[in-house]
Amino acid sequence: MEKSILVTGATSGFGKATATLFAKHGYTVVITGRRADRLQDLEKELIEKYGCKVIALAFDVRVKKQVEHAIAELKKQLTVIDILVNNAGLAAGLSTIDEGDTEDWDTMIDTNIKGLLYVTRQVAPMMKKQGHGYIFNIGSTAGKIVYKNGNVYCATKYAVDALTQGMRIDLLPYGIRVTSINPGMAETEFAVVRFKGDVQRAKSVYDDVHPLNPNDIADLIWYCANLPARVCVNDLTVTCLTQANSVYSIKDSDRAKPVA
Ligand code: NDP
Ligand code: 8X3
Repeated sequence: MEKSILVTGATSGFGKATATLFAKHGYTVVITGRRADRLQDLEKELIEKYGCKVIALAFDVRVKKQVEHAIAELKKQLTVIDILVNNAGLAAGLSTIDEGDTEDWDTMIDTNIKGLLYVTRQVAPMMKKQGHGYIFNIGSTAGKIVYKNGNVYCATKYAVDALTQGMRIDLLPYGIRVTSINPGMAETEFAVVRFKGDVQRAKSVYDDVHPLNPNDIADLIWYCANLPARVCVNDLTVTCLTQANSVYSIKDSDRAKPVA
C-alpha cells in the first residue's frame, strides 16, 4: 500500500535528506518549508528521479493560520499520513542571557516549540482517526545538556524532549509511535542560519571535525520507521566520532594515533 510522509523544513539539511530517502523508497512525500522556489526544485527532482508523488506546501510553521490552511489543503489530496517529521527549526545567535537578542528568542521559541505544536495539532488527529502513525521530533544534544551561550536554543530543545515524552503518552492508545532524534553537530545550513549568513564563521564550527551528515539522520529515521510496529524507539541521541555530548568534543587531529 502507498505510504506517505510529511517533513517540515524539507528545503535543506535533515529535512531534505529525509524527504529524498523516503521518496527513493516510493513514499508519497509532503515537503514543506517557507522557500517556495526550493520546494519547487525539490519536487521536480524527486519526481524525475524516483517517479513518486510529491506534494509541496510552502508555509511558515510559526503562523498558526498558515499551518491550519496548509494541512486543510493537504487533506483534499491525501487522507492518510503515515509519518510526520517535525524537523523545521533553527538556532539564532549565540550569546549570554543578559545580552541575548529578544527577537532571536522569539524566533527560536516560535519555530522550534510553537511551530512543532501547530503542525502536530493538525496531523495527530488524522493519525488518531486512521489508527496508526509515527511522529519523529528532531531535538538535539542541546536538549540533553545545556552549553555556554546556548540558553534559549537549548531550552527550546529541552521543550522538544518534554513534548516528545508527553505526545508519546497522549497518543499511546492510538497506535501512534513518537520518537525524538537528538543529533549533535551536523553540517547543514544550521550554522549559517545561526550566524546570520556569516559563512566563514559557520564553516569554522566544522574545522578539523567530521560532523554528522544530513543523510545520517535520514538513515536513522528510515531505520526506526522500518522496525516492527511493536517497537517504539523513544529517544535516539547521536553524535559524530569526535563529539561526546553538547559540551565535550575534540578535534579530529587530537584523536589518538593507532600504535603501529
Ligand atoms: P537547516 O537550516 O539546513 O534546515 C532547517 C529547515 O527548517 C529548513 O528547511 C527551513 O526551511 C526550515 N525552517 C526554519 N524555520 C522555519 C519556519 N519558520 N517555517 C517553516 N520551516 C522553517 O538546518 P538543519 O537541517 O540542521 O535543522 C533541522 C533541525 O535539526 C532543526 O530543528 C535543528 O534545530 C535541528 N538540529 C540541527 C543540528 C545541526 O547541527 N545541524 C543538530 C541538532 C539538531 P525554510 O527556511 O525554507 O523555511
Ligand atoms: C544543534 C547542535 O551543538 O549547535 O542542535 O546545539 S548544537
